[in-house]
Amino acid sequence: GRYFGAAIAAGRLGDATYTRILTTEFNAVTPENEMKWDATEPSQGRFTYTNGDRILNQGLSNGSKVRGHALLWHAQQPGWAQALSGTALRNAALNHVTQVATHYKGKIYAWDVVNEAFADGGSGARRDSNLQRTGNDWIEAAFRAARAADPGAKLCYNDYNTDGINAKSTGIYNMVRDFKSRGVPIDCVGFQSHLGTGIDSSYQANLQRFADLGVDVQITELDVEQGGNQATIYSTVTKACLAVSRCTGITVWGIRDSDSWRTGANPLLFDNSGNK
Ligand code: 9MR
Repeated sequence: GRYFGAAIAAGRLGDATYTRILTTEFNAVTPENEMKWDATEPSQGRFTYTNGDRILNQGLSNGSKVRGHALLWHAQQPGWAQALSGTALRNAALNHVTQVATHYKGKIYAWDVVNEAFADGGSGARRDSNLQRTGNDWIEAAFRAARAADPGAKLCYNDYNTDGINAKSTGIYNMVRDFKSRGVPIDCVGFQSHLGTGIDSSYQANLQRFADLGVDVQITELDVEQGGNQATIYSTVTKACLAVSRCTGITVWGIRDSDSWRTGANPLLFDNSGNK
């Protein structure tokens, strides 16, 4: 069956309402911030896993899947990495992938190996970033390093504004098709689905075209702005996943509205008091 997950924060695990909802309503977890580069390697070569391990153990002790998020991203890099470029950055980034994926080897259901590497708008091109400037092959190098470190984890590419057939999702589609044709190890694509008051009519067709490339698809960071047809949009996303056999699960990006990064949008499934 498909999993249903929530992004969680280590700092909230002492909140009884929060953990009650988590353990009764969900069977997958994603660390909202605790496995990012700035959190796990705050200084070069010194790795800190305390908070990431808290999320992992919360998930595993509850029999849940754990999605790892995210090995490489242009944002939330530690300052030392932001200051690197070229070969030094490439080597540091691949070492980061290897070290973190090795620490969590055998425990992670799916890793967001690379997050948000494509540009918004109509270009369908890669986003400019320090990582992109190390060479266009940085993404496939990251996936190869992740596969070598943890052969059991599904390896995902994850992005936003890809919730329909558009230039950005097509750019990613072309990358995945190329990776599959050349044997670059990629198993899944994550569709963040930070949605506003509407949903693209091609939402399901977009998931399906990726699935048809031979990868799993997952909804990875779902939240929906209040004020439109919020419940209908949640339902549309859910039905789309259920209709695509390779859609393996849905994760919402937080539990209560008060846990959300989208302050004031009330975008989650539980209100501030923990009511559905
Ligand atoms: O929800 C996360 C928030 O707590 C952090 O401050 C922020 C830092 O950039 O990242 C948020 O999570 C993001 C996720 O890692 C990647 N996709 C977009 C999410 C919302 O910004």
